[in-house]
Amino acid sequence: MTQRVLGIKNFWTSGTNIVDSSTAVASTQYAINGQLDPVISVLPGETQVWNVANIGNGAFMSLVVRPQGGGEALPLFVVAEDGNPLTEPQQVPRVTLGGGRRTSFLIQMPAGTPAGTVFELALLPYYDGFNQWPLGVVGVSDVIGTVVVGNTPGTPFIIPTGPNSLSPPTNLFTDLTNEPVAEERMITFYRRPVDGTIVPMFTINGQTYPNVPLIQPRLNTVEEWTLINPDKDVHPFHIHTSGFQTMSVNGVPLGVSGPGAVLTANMTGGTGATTETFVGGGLKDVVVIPAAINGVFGKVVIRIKFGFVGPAVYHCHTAAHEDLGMMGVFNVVPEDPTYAVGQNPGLVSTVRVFSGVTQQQISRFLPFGTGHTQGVTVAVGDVNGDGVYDFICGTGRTGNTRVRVVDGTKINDVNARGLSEPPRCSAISSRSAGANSAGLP
Ligand SMILES: [Cu+2]
Repeated sequence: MTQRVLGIKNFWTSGTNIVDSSTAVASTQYAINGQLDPVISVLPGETQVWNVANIGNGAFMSLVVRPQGGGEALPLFVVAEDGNPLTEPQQVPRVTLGGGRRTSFLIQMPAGTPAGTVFELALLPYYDGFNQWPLGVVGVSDVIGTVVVGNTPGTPFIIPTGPNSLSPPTNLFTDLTNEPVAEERMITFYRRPVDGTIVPMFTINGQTYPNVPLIQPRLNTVEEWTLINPDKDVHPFHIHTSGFQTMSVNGVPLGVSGPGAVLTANMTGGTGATTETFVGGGLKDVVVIPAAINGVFGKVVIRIKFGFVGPAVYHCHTAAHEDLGMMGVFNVVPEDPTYAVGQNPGLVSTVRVFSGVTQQQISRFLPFGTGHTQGVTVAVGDVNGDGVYDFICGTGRTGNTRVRVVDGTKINDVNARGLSEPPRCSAISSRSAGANSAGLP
């Protein structure tokens, strides 16, 4: 089966020059893989996979393949979004790409289509609340590619339907609907001031990057984030490292299979109001939050299972919004983000470890043995990158100063072997990456 990769980029021109978007007299053009209006060949009856990506800086692209000169657009069958396969193909009337979005879909040319028939790859009008895409005029679309039907009949292909018809290993999706939710968060994306004459700041929960409050999910837990949009602009929410499941859009649940896995939402109100089709049954990393319409805030609910420890960002994928502050950091901490306290000089140098989940003491050990009474300081950090915090223990400032790193997975072995024995030493380090307490000598 023929696969194509189509990177679509918008740019502004004035005369023969490419200009930035602040230029007053500018028209928008679209290139596919760097070409203006390329020809794409399809055979009668052939099915192809098109992997399309919006690689522009802020354009919204609402793609259709329609007969030149008029007629009904071809159905498109989405099989993956943002690089994540769906469990079954979902038929949609168009594929909408906010900034950074990638969609893979099947396009099937009807058998018997006469050779030389021409279809257009076109962008339908999309109003994002600020810009009218593709050409700045309400209700006007733009042709960005030409699809020409060839002579030889293509190999017939029946597009699979029904639950899990895209079989493993390509189908990796696990439905999070019935998983326990460890944390619910509300995250609001809005401009400040809303209608000022100065350049606005684009905020998340009232702050701009890097001052957006830090989110610290725990490894392997599921969080539910409600993304709120009180703005008149839509915002393509994007998160790094972890894909998410879209649970609902503007209060309408999005299923994972069958007709319930496709929904269409109003994205903006007023002149040039826009709709967008959402598809379930797969993870994604970009979802457009609808604008507030008639005072009702746009709302998308997502669930994320965090699989990687460490910091990453989430942001609006409209570059101008992101550049003006609409980005935040989340830092995935271990499943049990332990913390520890040391010991002042005088008594046996003891480290006590507490669970960050239950707040109960889960271990105590003597990093320098029973004879050591010069005190111990302790820092916590994932030194060996296994997703479990380790304990960096330092002696006091006097005498024979030492640092001992205790592997966070071995603290119970330390206890089993008796408190009088020094714990196993996994590494010697004078600092900890991502340490969440201080105090090393
Ligand atoms: Cu935005």
